[in-house]
Amino acid sequence: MSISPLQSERYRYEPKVPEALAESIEKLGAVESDEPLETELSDEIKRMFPHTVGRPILRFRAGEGRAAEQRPFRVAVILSGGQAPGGHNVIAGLFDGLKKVHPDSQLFGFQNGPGGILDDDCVELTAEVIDPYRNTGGFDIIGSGRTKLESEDQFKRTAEVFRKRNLDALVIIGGDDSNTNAAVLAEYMEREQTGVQVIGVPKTIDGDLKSRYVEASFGFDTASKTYAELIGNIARDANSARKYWHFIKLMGRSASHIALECALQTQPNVCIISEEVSEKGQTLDEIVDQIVTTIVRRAKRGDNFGVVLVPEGLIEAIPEMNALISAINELLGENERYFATLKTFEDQAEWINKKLDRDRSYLFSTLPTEIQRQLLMDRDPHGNVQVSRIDTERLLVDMVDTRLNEMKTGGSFHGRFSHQDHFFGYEGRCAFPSNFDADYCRTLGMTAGLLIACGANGYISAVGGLARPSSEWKPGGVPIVGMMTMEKRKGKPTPVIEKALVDTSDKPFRSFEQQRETWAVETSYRYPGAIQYFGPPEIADQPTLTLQLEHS
Ligand code: FBP
Repeated sequence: MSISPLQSERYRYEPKVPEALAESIEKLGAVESDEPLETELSDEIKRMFPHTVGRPILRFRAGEGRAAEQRPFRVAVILSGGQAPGGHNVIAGLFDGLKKVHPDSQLFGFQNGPGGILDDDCVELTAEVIDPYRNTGGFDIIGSGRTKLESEDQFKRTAEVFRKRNLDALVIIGGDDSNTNAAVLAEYMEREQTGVQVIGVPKTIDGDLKSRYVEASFGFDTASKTYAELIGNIARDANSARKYWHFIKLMGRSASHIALECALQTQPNVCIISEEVSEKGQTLDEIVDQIVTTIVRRAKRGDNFGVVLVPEGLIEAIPEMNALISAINELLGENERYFATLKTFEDQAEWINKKLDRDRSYLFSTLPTEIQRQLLMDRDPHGNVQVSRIDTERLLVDMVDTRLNEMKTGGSFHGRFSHQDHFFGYEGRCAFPSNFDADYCRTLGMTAGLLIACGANGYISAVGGLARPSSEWKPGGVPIVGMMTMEKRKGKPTPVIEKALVDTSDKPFRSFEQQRETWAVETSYRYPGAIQYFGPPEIADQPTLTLQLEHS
């Protein structure tokens, strides 16, 4: 098989590990930290997790705390949900961590996500299997999937498979929902006295699985740097050709962390932040106004070009659209069978229009047909609309175009508006992990292995001090239950890890807010360029601006 020169160089890359993990296994210990937990737990959560609640945060240190049990462990791992750069290094780190605990330890991978456990579809991950995946992007070593492990039957089946295969522990590499499910499974395993431990690892490019102790989810660094490179290139093209407005939608679901990080990196003319839109209760018209105002101001300077960043989840953040989407979700959920009998889009749209109340039906009918069609497409496993499949950037382009044409006719706009639209998402999810993600992921994996050897159950692998050099990082584990709150899901109060949305009072947003007025009118583009894998640390090892600002 032919491999690229970069791929062969990346095989030689040795991820940096924190000093704490460089210690020999005899010296390493898990110290119970007295740091307070994330949230004040409700009585309901305490009742739901009687066996795993109340555990302390653990930190690995030399010569202190609970020592690792030095026996061969048999551990299984799954990848859950969307791809994120660095997943292969988590698996490699887990393998290395388990071998450090005992050279006869074995690692297994269930294929294609949680569904692989239920199908008992498992392979052993030996050094020969793992080595060609070190420091590479993708999840192809064992594949991923979006099946949810959440019902009692599924837990029972998981316990059976683990007993049959004589496995000690499961590591779930996933986002907020998968880690929530990891906590519920950990509680089940303890209640049923199966002896199986469950450990989570924080993954998602969206950056919305973070908190005081889980400082970042892996993959966010590489994905946002990949998009920022592309946006910088487009900005330079826009400034060279001086004829297009580029509307760029960015992945991230309901959180705008990716859009915000890319804005800080590239200084576009406009960047919409969903969290601000929903906080201020902005309407679609107001957002269009904001973009139109910028276009008109720039046109007056003779600058008929620009860059607009649009977060993927914007459509759901606009209160009127959110109400419409929720009403459609409810109707589709309640009438699933009947809706499936409606074969043409026209029939579906007519039925929905009849069922919606007057205001929502009016809003639905004013949307372009393509957007209406997208709003009626299949839901994800949680019954939510798949925001990556809604062309919000095109909706904005259409509305801006219409408004500018009206203004032109009325004599209040004398510029030109030609546009291009883009969607960046899949381009960044499987990139070669940046040095940050390569190092972070190997550390997360090793830490997960050590947590298992120290007897932890229901913990998420967590590394503190990420804005500092990797040698100073603080590996450890946070009890997942300590990160939970109660939320209504499908009409039922459910324990969940709260999604970390952009905090408009925190430094990353405030820094953006202070500068955006200048960026809107002047051409202030910043060009981050491609991710650098080699070279001075200030170029090759820098974490995201979001992380630097949050911890400055
Ligand atoms: P996770 O939440 O599973 O990490 O996935 C993130 C994501 O990339 C979102 O940004 C995007 O909306 C979604 O996955 C796309 O899903 P799919 O891969 O199923 O098209």
